[in-house]
Amino acid sequence: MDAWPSNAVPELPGEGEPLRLYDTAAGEVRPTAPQGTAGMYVCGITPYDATHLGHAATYLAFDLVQRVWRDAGHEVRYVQNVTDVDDPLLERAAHIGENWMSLAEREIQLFRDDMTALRVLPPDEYIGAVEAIPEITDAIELLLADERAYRVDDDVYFPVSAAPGFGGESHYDRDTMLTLFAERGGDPARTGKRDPLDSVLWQGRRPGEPYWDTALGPGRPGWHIECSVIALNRLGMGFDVQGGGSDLIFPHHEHSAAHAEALTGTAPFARSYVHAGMIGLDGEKMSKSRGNLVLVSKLRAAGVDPMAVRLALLDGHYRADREWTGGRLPAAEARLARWRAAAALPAGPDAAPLLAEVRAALAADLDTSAALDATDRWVAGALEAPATAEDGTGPGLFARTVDALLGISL
Ligand code: 5CA
Ligand code: ZN
Repeated sequence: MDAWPSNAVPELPGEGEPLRLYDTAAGEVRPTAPQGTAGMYVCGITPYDATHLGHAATYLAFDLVQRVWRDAGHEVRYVQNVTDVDDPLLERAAHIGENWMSLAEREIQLFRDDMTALRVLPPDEYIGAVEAIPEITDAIELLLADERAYRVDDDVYFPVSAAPGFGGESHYDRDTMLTLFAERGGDPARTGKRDPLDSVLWQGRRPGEPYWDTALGPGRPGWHIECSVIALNRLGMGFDVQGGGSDLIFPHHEHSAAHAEALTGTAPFARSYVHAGMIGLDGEKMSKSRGNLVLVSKLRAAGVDPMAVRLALLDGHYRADREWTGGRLPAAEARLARWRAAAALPAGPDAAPLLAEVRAALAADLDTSAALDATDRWVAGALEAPATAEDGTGPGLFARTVDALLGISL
């Protein structure tokens, strides 16, 4: 399916630093070290509700990954999925009495519009689960043929015993895995499974639910194999970054990696597993089920500048669980106004040292707070002493720096 339009990224003098990111599997910050073209897969939305600030924060983090890689001279190949058929979408559609496909279409378009407004760089390939069904069923047939999948009634399951590396992404102990599996769409109590942690690859047709007639029988794909196959077929094994929010560490990313490793007999699926923290409101993770959403589209409709939303979300580390509070937006609006005033100056201090500081901050596991602090310092200097500045190119380079590296258009 179509993604959304891209903004041109301004050219900057010189070259950025190699990006280091915290890899969940390694448990430490490591160089990403792409060989040539950098490959990234980020888990996309399940389009049953509108983009909230939690989604936005997560996609912003990976937008920065792309910007830093590009600045360091890499081509980037970025793939994102849309889980356009799954239980939460079907449940929501039934609840509001709407056709599941029209609900999905509407929310995907809203997401595109929100991403465009926030100047999030689009993926090169934007792939829906429904359009990927033929490649997903091919993969499941391979797993069945190799006895790395088994049937329970009309369903097909993945045995975690088929993946020697299972557990190596999250490092959670078995009790934690069982708890999270039950909380996040798994079915540990299903009778007929070999292990409670085995995950569904193909779900046989259920009354009243959509299904596709395939060689596996009528049904629809499981969630983890969707991302596994979409990524594998476009990026190959060993791509650079598998990304998403920290709620995907287990079971989703563990199982996606296990499926791909069982399919290919090689490892790793991704060289780094990178996770954004959860945005919360009133002490709880922002989510549809908790009803504590701040929607990007609502803020836009209220006339809030999307660049202020972007700045507000960049003000804090992407990995930290963060609370959205009422004061964040006015603070970001004030900061944006100062930055715009500085960008409009006819002259200002040399911005080359600022560019170096922003590059260094972002390369160090996307330290946006340090990047914003450095920018604030340059802006304060420019606003305090514009008359004495010797370099007329300062404001121009400053504006290009925050545009190219932070995605803020002044
Ligand atoms: N379709 C699946 C991934 S394949 C899915 O998780 N969809 S989602 O719509 O629920 O979430 C989309 C992305 O936003 C995921 O990366 C998820 O981890 C992230 N996300 C969801 N809620 C939050 C939140 N409160 N804070 C930060 N990120 C969030
Ligand atoms: Zn996914």
